[in-house]
Amino acid sequence: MTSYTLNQNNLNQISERISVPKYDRSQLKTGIVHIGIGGFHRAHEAYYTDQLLHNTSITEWGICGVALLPSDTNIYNTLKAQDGLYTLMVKEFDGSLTKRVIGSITEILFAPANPMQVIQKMANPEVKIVTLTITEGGYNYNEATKSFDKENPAILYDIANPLAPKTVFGYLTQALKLRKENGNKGFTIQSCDNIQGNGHMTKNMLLSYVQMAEPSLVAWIEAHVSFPNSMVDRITPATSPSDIERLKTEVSIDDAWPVVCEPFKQWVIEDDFVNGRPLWEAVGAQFVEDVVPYEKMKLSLLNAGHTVLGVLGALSGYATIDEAVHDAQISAFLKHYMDTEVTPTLADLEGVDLEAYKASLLQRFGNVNIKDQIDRICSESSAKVPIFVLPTVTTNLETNGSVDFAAFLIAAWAIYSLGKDEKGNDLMIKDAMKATLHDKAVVASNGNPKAFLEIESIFGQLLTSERFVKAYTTAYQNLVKFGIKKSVLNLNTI
Ligand code: CS2
Repeated sequence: MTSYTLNQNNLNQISERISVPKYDRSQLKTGIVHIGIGGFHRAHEAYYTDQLLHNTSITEWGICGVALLPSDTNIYNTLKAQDGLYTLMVKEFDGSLTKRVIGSITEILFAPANPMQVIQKMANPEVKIVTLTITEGGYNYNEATKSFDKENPAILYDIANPLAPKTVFGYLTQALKLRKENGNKGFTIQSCDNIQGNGHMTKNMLLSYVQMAEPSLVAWIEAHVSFPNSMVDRITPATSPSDIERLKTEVSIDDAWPVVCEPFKQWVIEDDFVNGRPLWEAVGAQFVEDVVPYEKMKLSLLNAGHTVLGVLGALSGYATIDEAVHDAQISAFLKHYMDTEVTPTLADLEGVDLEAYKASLLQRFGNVNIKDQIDRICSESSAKVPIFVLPTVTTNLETNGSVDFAAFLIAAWAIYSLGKDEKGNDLMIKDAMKATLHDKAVVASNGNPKAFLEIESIFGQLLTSERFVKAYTTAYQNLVKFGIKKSVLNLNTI
């Protein structure tokens, strides 16, 4: 079979092998600028938008993908060379693969090379929405002060260099300033990151920045920009060389960066768009008045569930999430955690069958075809734990609920941060706070377990809760004494 490189020119030939966009990409206007064109965006928003463009004759919602960081060079070059096209490979439960070329990203910009181009694109009146996947840690929020980190050098740099910014805050501010000066409408800023109240967080952080950088713009933003909260969901592992190979072998398509994901997808959005929006509900998104309960459910069950499987799995020597969930004791731990510590905190959630949701999570985690990497799940835990796990702990401390499983998880994370699994193999830790985590983990391992909880930007004032510290210290000592398997078993059978 002739081999084809994925790009616009070859789409006709490729369409004989897998499904490709049938809409005329050259006719699409850019209505959305998206910052952060990693796998998740391409498996989620870009997929929904592709479906919409496919099913309707709408032309105003093409996406311009922005690679924001110098470390995004590779993804930028790859997507640019492929005219924004990539293959979405959905790994079904039965082992089969559904492949489709996604065409909704019609423009790609590399911000570090030409910041003004990005600012001008966002300021273009055709653009009505700016969406973000900048990761949990990208919002410049400090857990200890519960506010915007005003001393972050990148923020200070942006204030000093407004037309060549490095952070998303610098870009948004300059683009909105231009829109105001040109007499154009504002836009909607829609976060697609896993943060409770991600719209509120975006608004608070942006306005904190604007207050420092362009105070006269604050009132205009308050009146002309909206920040809908949204809950996003689709498990999207990192693409592996074998995925690229599989596409070559099965259909002779050369795609340098396909995206792999699970079949499940969910997107719940607050209907608060100042300048129009795509009819995403026509392709399965749900628009609701208040997304907060849905977000809370997803973050505290799915994402925290991932953290449980990731940390306990890593210490046990597993490489993928499905391996961890198929370990009977780890999955029993996860069920106990979900049932006794998380479920009671979700009492105000109406109209959702929580038991069915939890069962579906175990099934999704167990999808053996996904091979979701534990390294991916554990990466940037310092940004994830405060969002996924600690709100549940806080509620349980207030209501006298159990915190034993969460405390065990944090103790296991302290041991994980030493950098070795139980068999003595190195763990691949990727975390902006890696050095601090390691330093505190070492002090903890020298007879002072509490030292790990001293990292205020992660744990806030948790150290002042006697009950939590006791549960944590007990778990830590058990882990050291009995190892991961036996101490998980002990906790499960209490
Ligand atoms: C994961 C998420 O990064 C993580 O820790 O829990 O990426 C998760 O796969 C997605 O939120 C699923 O929607």
